[in-house]
Amino acid sequence: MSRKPPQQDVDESQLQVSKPKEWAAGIPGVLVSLQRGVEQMGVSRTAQTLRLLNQREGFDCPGCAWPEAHGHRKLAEFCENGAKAVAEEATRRTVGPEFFAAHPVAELAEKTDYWLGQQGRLTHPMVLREGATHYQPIDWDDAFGLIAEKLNGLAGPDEAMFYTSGRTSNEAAFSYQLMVRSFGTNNLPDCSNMCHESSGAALNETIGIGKGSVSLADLVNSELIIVVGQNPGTNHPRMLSALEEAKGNGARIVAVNPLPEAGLLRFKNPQNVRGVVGNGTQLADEFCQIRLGGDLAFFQALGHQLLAAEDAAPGTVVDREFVDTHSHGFAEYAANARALDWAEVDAATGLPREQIAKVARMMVDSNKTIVCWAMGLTQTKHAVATIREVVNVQLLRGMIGKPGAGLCPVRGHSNVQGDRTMGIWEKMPESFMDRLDEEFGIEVPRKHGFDTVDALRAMREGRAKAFVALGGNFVSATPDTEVTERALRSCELTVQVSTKLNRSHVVHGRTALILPTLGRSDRDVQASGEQFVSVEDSMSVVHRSRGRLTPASDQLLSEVSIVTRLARKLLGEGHAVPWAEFEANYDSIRDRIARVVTGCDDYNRKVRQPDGFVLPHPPRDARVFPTATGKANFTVNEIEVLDLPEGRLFLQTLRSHDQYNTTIYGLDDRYRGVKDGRRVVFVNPEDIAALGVVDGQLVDLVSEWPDDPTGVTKRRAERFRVVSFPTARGCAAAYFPEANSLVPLDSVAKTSNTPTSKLIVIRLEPTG
Ligand SMILES: Nc1nc2c(c(=O)[nH]1)N[C@H]1C(S)=C(S)[C@@H](COP(=O)(O)OP(=O)(O)OC[C@H]3O[C@@H](n4cnc5c(=O)[nH]c(N)nc54)[C@H](O)[C@@H]3O)O[C@H]1N2
Ligand SMILES: Nc1nc2c(c(=O)[nH]1)N[C@H]1C(S)=C(S)[C@@H](COP(=O)(O)OP(=O)(O)OC[C@H]3O[C@@H](n4cnc5c(=O)[nH]c(N)nc54)[C@H](O)[C@@H]3O)O[C@H]1N2
Ligand SMILES: [Mo]
Repeated sequence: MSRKPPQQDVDESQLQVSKPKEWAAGIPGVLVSLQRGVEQMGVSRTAQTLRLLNQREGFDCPGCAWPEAHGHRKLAEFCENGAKAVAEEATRRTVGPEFFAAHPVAELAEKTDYWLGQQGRLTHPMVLREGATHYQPIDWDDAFGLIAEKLNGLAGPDEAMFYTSGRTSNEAAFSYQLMVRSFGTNNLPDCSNMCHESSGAALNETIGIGKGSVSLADLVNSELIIVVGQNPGTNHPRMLSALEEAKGNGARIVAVNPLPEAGLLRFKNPQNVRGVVGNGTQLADEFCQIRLGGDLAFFQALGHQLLAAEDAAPGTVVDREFVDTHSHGFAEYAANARALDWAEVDAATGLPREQIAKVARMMVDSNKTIVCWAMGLTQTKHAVATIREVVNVQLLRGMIGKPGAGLCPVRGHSNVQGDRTMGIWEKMPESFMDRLDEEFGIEVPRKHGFDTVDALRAMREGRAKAFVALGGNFVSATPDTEVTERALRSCELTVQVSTKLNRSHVVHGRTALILPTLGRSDRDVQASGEQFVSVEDSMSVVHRSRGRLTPASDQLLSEVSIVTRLARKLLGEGHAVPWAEFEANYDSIRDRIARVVTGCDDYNRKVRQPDGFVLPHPPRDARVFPTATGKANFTVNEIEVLDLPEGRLFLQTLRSHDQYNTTIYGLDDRYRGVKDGRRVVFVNPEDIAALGVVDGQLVDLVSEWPDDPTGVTKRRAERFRVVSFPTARGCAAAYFPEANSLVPLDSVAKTSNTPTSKLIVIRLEPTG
């Protein structure tokens, strides 16, 4: 399989490479955010928009899920990349019926996601009828009628897939899962399946709840913060302010990453004077340049060292009180960690043993330790075991359910955690289903549905025939691009509820619809007046978000309107759920959320509090662990040393500084020194020499995977420029979505079924 870049709209020959930066943010960050804002929105809309971003009376940033500070908020509670996310949404550029009349779908399918996204906001509902070459306008009512007819014409509800991306509000998400389950299926794949599913799986098993256990206050008051597999300078820039504050309070920071990410090394805070004129703050005290996939071994080695320190000075390291009272399985864990094979740790991590010992010493010295992580831990084959190993070292020291300590999976999409809380999951627990039945007098199916990878497999095999997406860009976000595209094209029906044009509109089923919707920043007026929605951040804080901008077109409907109107057509008027009431006044949805969703009682009142409210988290709040054993579970995990065949590299696929997942804001990756292009592969200089290629050379990236027992399938992504970069030996990096075609659909993490986007074996093949 070979993938030619649809790149005639990006001239990659313009690409320039310079030395990577050693610090993040500062003045360039502010300038870039203002420039992008003015380009897309003009001066006055930029000023109005940025003033409302992340303020109590404004809207939640559609960028990342990092929490807002309680109480006093800075006038500009946003970051460069939040400003870009808003500029992208609040742009004045539009894509209407004339655009679609001028561009046949076949032509649009040749464009990059960058070009598609830059065209502007979608303004009208559009349909691509079977056999047609162009999308045409369609009435909202006719659109809902057509979708309902097709869905009701399937052999059964399980032939339909209902995807959600994590920007969807709580109100829309609750309504959507209710519609889907009333229709008769639990096929609710979501972006989380490709994101923090591994964290959820590991945490559910070990501490009984799939969410992080720390607050922002914990973070700034901790003594040691270990940031693993995360690039906050780009993906959670406001986290740098929190790390800076923690540092000011005396915390030490350890960064564990194959790449020396600028944001982890030094931060120049654009919101204070020192950050503007001075050298900023050094963040990481220790940088562990680990090999891809080496973290399981790293944390097991830390556990081994902690136990050794305990043996040397009994009663000083292991939190006996915590272990004896609150945990289960310590003896088995300790036996395994004590029997550690250092040779395996050397091979898996590539780290000097003294450095691991040094980090272990820092852990012994710290009474309040937090481990933060993101995609560097969740997207490998052994991701779930790796995160269980993180939990082990935290349990051993009793670092959960006490101030300044805990587990901190840093979420991606701004409401991905809220969507899960609202029931967007293919396997919600029985108790949630029971409450839905009771509340609405319906009977929702109990059989588990398909997650993202299984939905694709079902489409690939003809078992799924309709695909509906509430947001996102499924085609570009999922692995194995060619397989995915074929799967989508084989569907009878594809429906996308979207703000912006993307590849999932132009790689489509036999009949396809685009339903344009309001974004976070847009004013939402319904029969009862102006509405707000609610969202949950990475630290379980639920709060209001209210858009104030004039929408791009009077045709746009809110996500709640789209879902509730579709539900009425799909399920028939007279259905048990009062859909029309839901649409008219979102308070009526929140009243139901209050009765169905755990921790949301009195939702309408609590969400109106100035800083919202924090959802309960039993381990954090009371050291109560709702697991199978009723205790926090230690686990035993085997180190896997992945062997790298001769002439090969491990590849991770990651984000540049100028993108939001599949939305490409621009062609620069400022901190890594890349300008005007995206088709690059970062390789360690010694690997470049050993592989017999040269810096700057054009190569194809080739992955090999045994799709069937008789041989391997070669997957090829064409024409990438080799960039010499100080990444760990043997560990290369390229951007997603360009490199997605190399990730086989069947290469997934154990238990969580998450695609292994951070660990693929490739070789570089010079282009002919
Ligand atoms: N501006 C912006 N903000 C975003 C996003 C965006 O695209 N743009 N996306 C949002 C979303 S949905 C998410 S999930 C988050 C993603 O946030 P991140 O997880 O920070 O995103 P990635 O770019 O995938 O970066 C992964 C990091 O892990 C490191 N890494 C890779 N493999 C390994 C490994 O095996 N071990 C270790 N220790 N490190 C490893 C990489 O070098 C890199 O620094 O950001 C959210 N915020
Ligand atoms: N190779 C590789 N693949 C990956 C990853 C990786 O690291 N490597 N990361 C994975 C991760 S962590 C994630 S979360 C997924 C992301 O997967 P998705 O969430 O599916 O992708 P996005 O690119 O965030 O979706 C962007 C689209 O969402 C629509 N949109 C934006 N705002 C709104 C809104 O308010 N409402 C609606 N209805 N639509 C809106 C726009 O049309 C936009 O084009 O990708 C995954 N894929
Ligand atoms: Mo994500």
